[in-house]
Amino acid sequence: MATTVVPTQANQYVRAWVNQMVDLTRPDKIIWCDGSVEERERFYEQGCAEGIFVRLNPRKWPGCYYHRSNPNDVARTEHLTFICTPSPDAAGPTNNWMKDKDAYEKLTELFRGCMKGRTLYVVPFVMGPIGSRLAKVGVQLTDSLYVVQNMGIMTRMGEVAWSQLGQSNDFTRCLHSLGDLNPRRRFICHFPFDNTIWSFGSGYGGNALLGKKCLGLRIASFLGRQQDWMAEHMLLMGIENPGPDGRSEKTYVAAAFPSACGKTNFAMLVPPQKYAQKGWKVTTVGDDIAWMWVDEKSGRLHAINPETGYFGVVPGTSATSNPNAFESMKRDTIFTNVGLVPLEDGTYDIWWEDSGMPEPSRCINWEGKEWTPTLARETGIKAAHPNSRFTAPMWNNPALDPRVNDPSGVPISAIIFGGRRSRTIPLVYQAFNWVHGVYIGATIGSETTAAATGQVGVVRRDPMAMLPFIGYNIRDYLVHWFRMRKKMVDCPRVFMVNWFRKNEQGKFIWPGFGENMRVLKWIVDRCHGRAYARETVLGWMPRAEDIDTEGLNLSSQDIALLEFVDPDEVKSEILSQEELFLKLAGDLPKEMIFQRELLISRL
Ligand code: GTP
Ligand code: SPV
Ligand code: MN
Repeated sequence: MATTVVPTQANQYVRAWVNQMVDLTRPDKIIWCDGSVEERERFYEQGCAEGIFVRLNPRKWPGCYYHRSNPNDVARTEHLTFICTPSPDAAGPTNNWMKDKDAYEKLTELFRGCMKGRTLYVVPFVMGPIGSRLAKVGVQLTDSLYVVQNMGIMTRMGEVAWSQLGQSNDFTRCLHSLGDLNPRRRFICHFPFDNTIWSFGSGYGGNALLGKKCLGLRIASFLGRQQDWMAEHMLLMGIENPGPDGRSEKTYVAAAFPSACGKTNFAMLVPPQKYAQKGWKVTTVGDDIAWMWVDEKSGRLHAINPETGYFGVVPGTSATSNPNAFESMKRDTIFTNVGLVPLEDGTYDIWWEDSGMPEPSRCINWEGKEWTPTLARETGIKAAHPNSRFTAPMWNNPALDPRVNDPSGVPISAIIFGGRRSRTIPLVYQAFNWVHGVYIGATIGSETTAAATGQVGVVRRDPMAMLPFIGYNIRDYLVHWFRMRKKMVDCPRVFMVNWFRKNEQGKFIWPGFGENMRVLKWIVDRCHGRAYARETVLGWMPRAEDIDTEGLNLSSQDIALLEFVDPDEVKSEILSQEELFLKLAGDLPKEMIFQRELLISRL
């Protein structure tokens, strides 16, 4: 078997485990990745030769590549995702469970010899700023060059991981194979007690880039509960503005919205001109995952972004809707499942719906089929899949926060929850206190999206936007959230937002995107004890005059509807929470029951 030189820094535990997995999977060749620029170039060249990547026109898209995944493999598959533990109680009622022993047995048979004729890449990576107390090392073994290149963008990949690991055995063992991409032989299995992930049969996103949802949320949330920290599906952003004394003020907030509900867009918000002129500026720390702990010195919640890239939703992303994302993806980016446009000079361009780029006369769509504007009109065929993605290095983001690499993280003043709700939930309200805030987060309802396979547009409960990502029993997860309060001297204020309320014509009422700055300003002002609010059944809400709507094309009716709370709808909302409460049954933390009763009594 051919192998590249084993790096001297890779310790005995890593070597022993790699040998074991090589014996199981039987690759023809082993490549230990070093994470260098030369290596990345070499891999792209090889990937283009093998048909995994298409190089895009280097003048228009320098360093950018196109990839199309198998049409049956275009989103996370939650029904094929398992938490594997000795007993089902450790996984809890919201996770699919397999007995760990059975899962190892089943997947061992799938992995046995699965890399014959293929190359196994050893991908060492660090999650989190180097030197941070929460920085974690993972090693992913994979037979997908596409995965390697994505991991190179999304994590601190390469030799840096060996030095971070030193002689320790404390790393996440991530085994991945494309297998034959048959959904019936697709399993994404987590073994939290062994710090191990085995993923078979998918090459896409959260199923295959094991640093992201598998390690970054499922394994990390499990570890966080044991070690007193939190791993959350949250963006992190900084807001800079002139303070009341004229000096610049900086506030950091974290926000949890379910998949494809606006985290990347909010994290990269560009303030409308009149705010920018007054000195308001937003910077991005992270767009998907936050790891948080209570800082001993300040008693405040601090957060890091464990990733180094954005794996963002493409459709709808344009120079107007999200200029910072658009700028980030202009170079060194991988585009997955968008439309591929052959140009006359033999090079390639790309296109997607609502990109703001001129519509091509034809392209090859995400399924590899011919697409033309006429076909699109007649058949509804899309150029880009609704869950098509860009993988861009965060270093490209013009609004990157200067503290993204800070090992001590950023202090969090507010936690914002949100969901995609066409009815019921108003534009913004604030929790009365932490416990109430945890209840609000735990009962988020959101309409399902294309980020996971399954029906789109049905409201489901998605506690803390973490339903598919909690790596252990949700009962213990909620208790962990309630208990965090006791560890903090000064705890973040908690808010709920909804950008997606619709009017009778089925149109979004709120303009969203950059205009969300107006809501964010109220939130920041509330954190600093400046803005006014009135008490309602749901929580503290701004009066109409407390949110700046000047210059927006909103009627007074629209504005009233944005913040309207219909007691009957709130009653149905409480009833629909029953689904989650019943799942938890006798395990429901008592604070949840008290909070619901308080809400009912306020009604
Ligand atoms: P994941 O990467 O799946 O976790 O998604 P995300 O939460 O980062 O969502 P993202 O920012 O990529 O947005 C998802 C979709 O919501 C895109 O189609 C956006 O155009 C749309 N969207 C984002 N923000 C807003 C908003 O303020 N208003 C409206 N109407 N749509 C928005
Ligand atoms: C999500 O679905 O929340 C994502 C995309 O961020 S994936 O990496 O596929 O999980
Ligand atoms: Mn996400």
